[in-house]
Amino acid sequence: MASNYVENYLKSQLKKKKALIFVLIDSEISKNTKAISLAKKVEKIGASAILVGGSSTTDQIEMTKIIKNLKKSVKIPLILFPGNITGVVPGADAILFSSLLNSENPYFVSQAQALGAPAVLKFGLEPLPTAYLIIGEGSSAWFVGSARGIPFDKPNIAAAYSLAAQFLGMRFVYLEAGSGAKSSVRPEMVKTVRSIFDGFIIVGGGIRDAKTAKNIVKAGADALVIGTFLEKGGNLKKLEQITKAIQSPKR
Ligand code: 1GP
Repeated sequence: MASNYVENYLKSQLKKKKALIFVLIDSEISKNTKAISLAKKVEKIGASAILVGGSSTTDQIEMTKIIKNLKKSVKIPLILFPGNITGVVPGADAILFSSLLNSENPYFVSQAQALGAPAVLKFGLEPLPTAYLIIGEGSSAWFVGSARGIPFDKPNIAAAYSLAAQFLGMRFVYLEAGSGAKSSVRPEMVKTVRSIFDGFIIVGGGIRDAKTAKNIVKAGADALVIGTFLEKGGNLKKLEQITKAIQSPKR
C-alpha cells in the first residue's frame, strides 16, 4: 500500500496555503457527467481534494464508476468519505478511515471499521485515521450514525473527544454539522479543539459564505468541506470567494 502519500500531500499543501478546501461529491446526488465537470472546475479554483461519499451511499457500482472517471479527469487526490462499509470502493487514493466517536451505536465506532478494513487494504486505499464528531442534531449523518450530537455551544466536549482521538493515535478530527446544516460549527468550538488537538482539523456542514469560512479558518481549521451549495452545479463564484478569503498567503 502506498505509504502516507495523501497525508504528506495535504501537509505540504497546508504549508503553502492557510487552509484547504475539500469538495464533497455525493455519488447518490451528483451523477457521472455532473460530478466530473464539477471536479474539474473546483480543481481549477484551488480545491485540494475531492471527497466522495456521504451518509447514504448504496449504489457502489455508480460510485466506483464515478471514481474511475474522476481519476482520469483531475489530479487532486480522491478521498473516500464513507458513511458505512458500502462507501469502501476501489479506485480512490485514500479514505477518511473514521470512527464516529460520539455514536451511541458501537457499529459506527468500531464494527463497521473492522468489517471495512480488509477492503481498504485490498483496494490499496491510504487510511487517514479520523475521529468523526457530529455536532448538533437533525442531520442525516446524525440520524444514520445514531450520534449523540455534541451541542454547538459546548466546545469543551468536542475538545475532550478530540483529545481522546489524539491519545488513540488519530491524526485527523472532522467536526461535522451535517450536510446542508442551517448553521455551521462555531469558530469557538474550532478554537477550543485547536488548542488541544495537534493533528489535522476538518470542518464541514453548512459552510456557504466567505465570512463564515474565514472565521472557522481563523479559529484553526485546516480544511473546510463544501458540498451542498455546489451540488446544483452553480455557485462557483462563491467557491472562488471562499477560497480567496481563506487561502491568502500565510504572511
Ligand atoms: C457534509 O460536511 C459536509 O458531510 C459538507 O456539508 O453539504 O453542508 O456543504 P455541506
